Amino acid sequence: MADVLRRTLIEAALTFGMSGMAKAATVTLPFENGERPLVAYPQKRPLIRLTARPPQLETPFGVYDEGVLTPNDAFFVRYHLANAPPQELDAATFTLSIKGRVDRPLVLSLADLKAMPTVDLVAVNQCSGNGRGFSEPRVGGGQAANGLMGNARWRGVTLKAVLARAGVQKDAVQIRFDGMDGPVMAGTPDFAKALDVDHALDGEVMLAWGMNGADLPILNGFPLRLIVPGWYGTYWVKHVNEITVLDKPLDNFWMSTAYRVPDNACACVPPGTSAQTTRPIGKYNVRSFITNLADGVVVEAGRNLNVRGIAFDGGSGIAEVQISTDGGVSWSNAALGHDLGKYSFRPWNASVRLPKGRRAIKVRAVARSGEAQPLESLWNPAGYMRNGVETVTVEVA
Ligand SMILES: Nc1nc2c(c(=O)[nH]1)N[C@H]1C(S)=C(S)[C@@H](COP(=O)(O)O)O[C@H]1N2
Ligand SMILES: [Mo]
Repeated sequence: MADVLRRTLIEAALTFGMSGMAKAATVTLPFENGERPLVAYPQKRPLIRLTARPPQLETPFGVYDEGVLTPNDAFFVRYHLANAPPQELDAATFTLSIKGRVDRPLVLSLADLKAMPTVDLVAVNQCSGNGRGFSEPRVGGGQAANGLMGNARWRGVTLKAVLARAGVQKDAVQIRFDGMDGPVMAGTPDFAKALDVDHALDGEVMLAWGMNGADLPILNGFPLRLIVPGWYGTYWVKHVNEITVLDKPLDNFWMSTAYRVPDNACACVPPGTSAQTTRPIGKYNVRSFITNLADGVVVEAGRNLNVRGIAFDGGSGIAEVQISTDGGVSWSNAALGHDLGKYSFRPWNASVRLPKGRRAIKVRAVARSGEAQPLESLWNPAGYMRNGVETVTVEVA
């Protein structure tokens, strides 16, 4: 096992080190400067590469039509620091340390964690900047289409159970999570995130080693990552090996400067302006997508057209999915599919009959919380939390 992994890592190192050796296939995302190479990394099928150092890979959208769980080899990859992923990842010698405001500082091996009661949870991991490339006016940051999300069955232990062993002290305010990837250059802030103590101890936040019945892929956080159901991917710290209980809020670049949204109900500002006050990004807003029809596809007139896709929100669950074929004037309900839990993608399907011509199909989800998608995406300077109604245009011939 260890040897196999080490070999995989050597291959990984080689691949990460060689960029553009083979002439790569490309895809063009539907916005300006959208051409990207399709590149296969270790344990991954060819994915849409945004950057090579660190590897940042987007899932080709058609993958979401393969099933409600996103295959590990197609799951998106997001890193911040140039030397990620860490080069020495050995499950046998890996340790997680728990320190700070605790009664009993701990150093746990993977075997120690696996000996605890195991939990499984299906949950969506979505990057704050999913769909940022569609922002109008354009904004800085990774120019992604809608492939920075994935749904998996995570296996691990609750953070609550692990922290109970350490004994969280009364004055604890936040819990800080640090992964094994660190900055290359002095002055680059180490990637670490924090959750409020009550959130971290809610019994849902997990430390996971398993993903869809296999070990985590290296690029998705092997051997251990944080799972924060319903919250943006930035909190899902990969290769997590250090947990620190803090008696004051974490004040670092990743909490105090980056990953913040306008502090109002819509997390939005008029396009082109900036926010007076901001707050750390939190839960997902509600979204839905058509997965079986690509923009511009030709479909046959005079017969029922099956339309299907996925919807999700920050954890209230999906109440309704609706389809419109008249530009959003009237809406009809889609049928909801199998429910894998309130943090999962919820599959849906519908049947429409369309007259000949160029026809737009829109999809809108309503969460059990009552939240619905806005017809048009709202805007903020970082291009976070995009969730406007999506439209697919088909040619009915
Ligand atoms: N160690 C580490 N964990 C990290 C990051 C990182 O740069 N380093 N990026 C975060 C961000 S912003 C996202 S969106 C998710 C992406 O998870 P994935 O790469 O498994 O898809 O990882 C999070 N965890
Ligand atoms: Mo992210």
